[in-house]
Amino acid sequence: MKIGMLLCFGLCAFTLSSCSLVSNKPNAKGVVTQKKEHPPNIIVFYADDLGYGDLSSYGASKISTPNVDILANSGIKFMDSHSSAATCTPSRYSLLTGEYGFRKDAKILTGDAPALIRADRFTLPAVLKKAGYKTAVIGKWHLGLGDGDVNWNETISPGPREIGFDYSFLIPATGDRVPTVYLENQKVLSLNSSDPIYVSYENVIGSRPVGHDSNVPLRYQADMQHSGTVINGVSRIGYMKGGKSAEWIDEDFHEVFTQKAKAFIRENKDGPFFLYFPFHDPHVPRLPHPRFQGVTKMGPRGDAIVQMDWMTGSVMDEVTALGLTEDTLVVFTSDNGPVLNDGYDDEAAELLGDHKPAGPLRGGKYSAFEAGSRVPTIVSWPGTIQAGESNALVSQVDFLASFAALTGQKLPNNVSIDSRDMMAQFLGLKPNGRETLLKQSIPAMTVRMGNFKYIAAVENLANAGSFIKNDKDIESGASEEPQLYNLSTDLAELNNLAELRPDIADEMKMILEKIQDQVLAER
Ligand code: NG6
Ligand code: CA
Repeated sequence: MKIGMLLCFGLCAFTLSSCSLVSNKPNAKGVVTQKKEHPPNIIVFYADDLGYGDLSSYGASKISTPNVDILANSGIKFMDSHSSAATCTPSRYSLLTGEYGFRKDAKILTGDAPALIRADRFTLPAVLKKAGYKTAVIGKWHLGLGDGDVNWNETISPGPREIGFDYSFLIPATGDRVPTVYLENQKVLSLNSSDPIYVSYENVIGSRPVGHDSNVPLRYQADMQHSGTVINGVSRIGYMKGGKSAEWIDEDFHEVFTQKAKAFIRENKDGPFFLYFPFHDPHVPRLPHPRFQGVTKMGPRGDAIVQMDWMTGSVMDEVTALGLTEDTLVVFTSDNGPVLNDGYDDEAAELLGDHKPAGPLRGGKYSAFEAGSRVPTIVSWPGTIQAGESNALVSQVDFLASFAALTGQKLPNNVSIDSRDMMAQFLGLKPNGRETLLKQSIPAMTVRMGNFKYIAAVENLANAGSFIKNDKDIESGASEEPQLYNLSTDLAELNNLAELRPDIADEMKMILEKIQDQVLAER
């Protein structure tokens, strides 16, 4: 009864909001949306460390991504769309909460970190659940689990369920962090109670080999940070004991996640459903399945991208087979920009040839330059969206307010405060996007204002910390001087205008400082 009422509310509101969105565009197929019995299913494919130049639909010629390209060719390809940070955890935080990660000091988390998003937060899955959606997250989590001091042998809470996901199937953090086990509905899968599992990020525990023992054979040489417990021939960050029967096999990720995603879609084909599908690829360690090994000439990184493309296609085949193509809005994007050597020597740099993971952009993962956060972003909804390209400035932080609007919901005051309703932009109906946008990188903050880009000065840079030690090709973009670029004439951020246009630099500095002051006042 209650669900029925919510659905009815969603349906009526959905029809109204769709009408108003398409009313001035006769060929935007408003008729089709009105025929639907519920708002569209939503699938968010979320690649990990995929760059602006890594897809064939975004100009790559040495990697072919035909399945993602089908989405790009049927939907809107965004050319100025951003993750909210140049690293994973804060970007995911923003996607799910509609709030910039730096407000909560969100940083890359260890594999045993407590849940960053707590039950009292307003979240994207919760908003959609309220509109009658069945919700699932299948793939990489990396937003923390539990209350601290996690017991991996019990159901772990809080986690995805407490913030609105009906179903979860996860790798808890990253592929390179222990524990290397799957969690289904917040419980370690295939765990044998006689071999309990323990994790430490401080001390060596257990009897498995460790990477910093030079006698241990490894599939990839790793840096110190990645020289903890060896699982599947690869040393990880952190140490893990027990849980032998629960260990994942990295090469099987593509099948395991894809099958879970397809099963969720089948079970919820009557819709609406929301599937958040964060890939592991092409994050390190890159261990694509043998069927993808060698499909590119670029080694594991290129092959992992093709594997991710296959996963996308396989999930979309299920959508098609169930006749849900016109009932399903699909987003494809990435959590941050590209990186080659991120701790393991898998020859990503040596085998790159003339492929440009960041396309025409400067920087990469971690960086304040554009490549840190400007990522491929595609929104497809056949029958409703007309294929095209958009230069609107949009961010993943906007999906929450946009999908709330799509499902006819008004956000309460003071929640998801950084999220803007960009639904018209995501449907390709409005060319102009946000006026301003902030980005978190390590260690600099940046601001966009139209085509201007400001990178705040970092005091005492030598002590400010950096994560990009391994990839000599990535520049952090941070400097002790302020930087200002005009991206409309200088996309590669080569010509610092801060001294020439102090008026613009100061205005942008103030936008940043206003929010930073607010954050400090709330702490
Ligand atoms: C860094 C790791 C890197 C990667 C990253 C998280 C080192 C030196 N580097 O700390 O390998 O795991 O964290 O990537 O340890 S992200 O895409 O999830 O943000
Ligand atoms: Ca990432």
